[in-house]
Amino acid sequence: MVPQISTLGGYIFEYQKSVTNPTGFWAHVADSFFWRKKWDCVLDWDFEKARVQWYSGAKLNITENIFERHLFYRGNQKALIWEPNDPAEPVRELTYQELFDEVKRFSNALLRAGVKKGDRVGIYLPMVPELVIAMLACARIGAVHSIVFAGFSAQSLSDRMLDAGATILITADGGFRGSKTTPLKAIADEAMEGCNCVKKAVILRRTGEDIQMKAGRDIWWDEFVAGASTDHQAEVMDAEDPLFILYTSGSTGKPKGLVHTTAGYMVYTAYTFRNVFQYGDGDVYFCSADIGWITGHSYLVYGPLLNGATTLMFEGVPTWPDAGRYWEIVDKHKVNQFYTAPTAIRSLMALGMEWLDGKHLTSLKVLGTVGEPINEEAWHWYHDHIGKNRCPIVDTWWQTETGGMMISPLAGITPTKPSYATMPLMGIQPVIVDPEGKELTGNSVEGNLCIKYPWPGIARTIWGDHERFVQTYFSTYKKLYFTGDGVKRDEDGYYRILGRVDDVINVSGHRMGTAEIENAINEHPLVSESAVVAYPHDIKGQGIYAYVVCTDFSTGGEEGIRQSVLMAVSKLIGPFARPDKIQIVSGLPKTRSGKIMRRILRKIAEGETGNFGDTTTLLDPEIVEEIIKGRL
Ligand code: 7RM
Repeated sequence: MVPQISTLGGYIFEYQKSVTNPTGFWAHVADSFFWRKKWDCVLDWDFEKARVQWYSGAKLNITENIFERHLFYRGNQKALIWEPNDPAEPVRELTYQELFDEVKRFSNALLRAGVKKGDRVGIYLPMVPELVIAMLACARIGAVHSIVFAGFSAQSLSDRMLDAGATILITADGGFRGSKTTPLKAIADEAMEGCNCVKKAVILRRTGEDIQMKAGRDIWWDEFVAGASTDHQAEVMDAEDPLFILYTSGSTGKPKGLVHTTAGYMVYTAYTFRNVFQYGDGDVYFCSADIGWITGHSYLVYGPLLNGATTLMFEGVPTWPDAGRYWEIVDKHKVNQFYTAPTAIRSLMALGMEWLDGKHLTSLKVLGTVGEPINEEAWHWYHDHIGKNRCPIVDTWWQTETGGMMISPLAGITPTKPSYATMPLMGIQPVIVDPEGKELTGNSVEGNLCIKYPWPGIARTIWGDHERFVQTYFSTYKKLYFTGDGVKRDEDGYYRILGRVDDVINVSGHRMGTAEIENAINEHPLVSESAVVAYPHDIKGQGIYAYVVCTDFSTGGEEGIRQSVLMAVSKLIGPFARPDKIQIVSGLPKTRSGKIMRRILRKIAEGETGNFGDTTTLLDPEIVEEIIKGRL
């Protein structure tokens, strides 16, 4: 097992070791894994070139570290508990042995279909055990999985498959989420029209709805695996072979395919999972994130399974059949660690205390949050009413790019403070810089958050565009990884994340780029330009405010434009990216050189009517007056 810290003194001591002798520290952690061949060199790095290699020369397979390593004494232990959308449907439980057999069967089926090491496999599935089976089978044969969240549109799926060059797509007829179903196959059909790299599709039957099967391309999951053996030797991978590509939004339009590699990601997710949650043998751990996001990859699947943990996955939504669903699941499965997003906490808090009636929540030991800043009110509600004042909250700050948690308390060890992610984890060396890149040392400072030394989980590149990787993360400040977040270090040296300082917005923990949404809106034939900003939203954390300039209102008037803008965004990105407010304006505030002054638009969306800072470069002050008057 990975080394586990159990006291505050232990944290301080280990943290010191991890920064004074990082390679010694991470070699020691890595010793607890199963390697086909050990590394030649623990770390080789150059932030200026954005080049990082951990454990180079080592050979391994991450699934051998999940299955073969644990099988002898955990074969009959539950690996995965699946709670269906509809509570009347039976729960599914897979032991390590059962999950292993399914993974090997699917590995053999993929090989039989001609999928080879290094090939990219698209996965567009609802939250069902087959999603875990498919991703682990890819890892087992050395194929690179690229999972697309099942809320994304056909266009988004198609763009991602094309960018990744995926040759096969694994999807389902449809997916259940609360009272709704999503027609995943119909969406995938439309997506595949636009990406001819995808030659085969495997379709899992989930909703039973009528779908089209394209002869020669589509095959049902059951037929695909029929007759495949459960004997399979894992492919031997290099430490730095890609494990997966996961797309995430940035400040420019096109989503970035972040590449995570095998050994470093394995060591880092396993180590942080065990230590942050203080997971103990026999515990039941429940992460409510969708596997389509990084939290699901690292802390629903890889981190827990690498620790031989029992991980619970939930297909549905927190408010169906009613707003007590999470708590019902906690009681039903005696969940010990629960990990969710602030937006879920805020929305359940707003729905009232009655949903906690009759819920015991006595099994809970640790609560976690991730994805966005948690406000004090939500923190206290979570702490008092869910944790009953006896469960530590781990507010974990990290990113798709970081692979695993970076700044977080260790449960029950690090003293917490509401809304603070507290202290850096082992090996993480945060620095705070001012806009010029000058490091702000000491306590009681605020600025942009950078990291000055590599950790094993850091993404290695952007798929097909290393230069963009260099530009996005390693060029703003010399020799530093720039996170894009603002941060405060308080008088005690505790870190509080303040949110993004770039054009990335975070709506209900879903990360998106304002440029992406603008591009979708601008597709509308009657829209000449638009600007999207975030504004504070009680439940979602941030809401989306769109200012739209139209050429003509003849069809349907302003309301018609609004409706079709909403439709365009759903179609091009996904329903979760739909603006909350759409203000039709006659123009946007611009500088003389033609740049949109977003700062002003942000302030107006927040409800301010003045204090716009320096407006001397503003071309047309009247437009600002008009926008303030028409504010929604
Ligand atoms: C894990 C994940 C990353 C962005 C990040 C932050 C924000 C994440 C916290 C947080 C405050 C937290 N990956 N963020 N965790 N802000 N406190 N504990 O969410 O790539 O989708 O998003 O999310 O702005 O840069 S992500």
